[in-house]
Amino acid sequence: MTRGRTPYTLGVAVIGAGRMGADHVRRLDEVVGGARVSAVVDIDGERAEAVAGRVRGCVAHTDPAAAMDAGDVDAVLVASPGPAHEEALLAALERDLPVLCEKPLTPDAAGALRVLEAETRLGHRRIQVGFMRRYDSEYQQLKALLDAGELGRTLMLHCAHRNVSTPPGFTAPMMINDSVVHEIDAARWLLDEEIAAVRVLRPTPSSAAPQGLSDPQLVLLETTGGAVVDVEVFVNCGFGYEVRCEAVGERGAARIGAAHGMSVSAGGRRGAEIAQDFLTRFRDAYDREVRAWVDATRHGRTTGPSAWDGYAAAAVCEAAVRAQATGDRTPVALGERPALYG
Ligand code: ISE
Repeated sequence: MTRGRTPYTLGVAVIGAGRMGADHVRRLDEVVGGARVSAVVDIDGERAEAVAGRVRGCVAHTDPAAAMDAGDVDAVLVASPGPAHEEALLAALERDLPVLCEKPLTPDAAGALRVLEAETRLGHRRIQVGFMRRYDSEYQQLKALLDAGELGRTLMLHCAHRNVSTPPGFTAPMMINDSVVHEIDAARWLLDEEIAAVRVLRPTPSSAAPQGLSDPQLVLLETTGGAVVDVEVFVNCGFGYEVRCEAVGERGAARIGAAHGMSVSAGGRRGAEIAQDFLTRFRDAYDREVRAWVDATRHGRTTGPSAWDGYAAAAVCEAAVRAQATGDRTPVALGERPALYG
């Protein structure tokens, strides 16, 4: 690179060579200009080698800090499982490296707060959190409509978040920390309010739910401004990947996600395919998100969802995981917003 001078090609270390990490490696290599993947890190060395081997000159590592200290790394993309994020983020901040961190920032509010404090001590933003819904064209349209005030004050959001199935080991807290965290961020962003309290209702589980997983669930969020957000989370629905959101305002309602992609009318019927996973449904949003990160980073800026957004979402998730277990209305404990985050 040559930090401090633009333009240059941003050398990126991608941490985590699973499905998401490998997709970001492909994206940085083939879709987004101005960056190259210089390192791939995974605790599974063979997996790191396999993904690194797809990119010319890319080196495989098993230790994130070692990769950050190798030459040719100007920025870090964290796509490892949530519990591994804090260590990687703190290592990146220690080296003052820009980071795009997949959601969740961390799976616990205390960890997110430690990251927030480390960035605050640094005195400037370095972290962009991967809440990619903010880069989806439908979500952006909805945000623009709500901000323009045409529908009046937003009273409610009705959301649905459906996955075809879950991988083995997917737990009830992961329904919140990995799945509903998207709606938590989207609600905060769309309404420009914090979430004050959470409740979780659990209907009789679907017979297709894995043993021990109460699926689906209904998560109810109350905002500081008095709006209510309901989120159906159904992670083994079997039929497709669907993410919907309807905003109801004082003077109208607007809905996104009901039909995504082409609809075909033929033989007296009308229909459309349903995406089967998030990499397909949100492909354009991921491309836009990573492009925005690379562009901003190459110009010495940090934009997009911040560590504060990651921390605020983690605080809501923590309350929601508690509410899942107790069934009680659970207030969200949120610290003061540091001046760094406006
Ligand atoms: C996954 O990690 C995601 O981020 C997807 O968007 C979400 O739909 C899925 O439930 C999560 O496991």
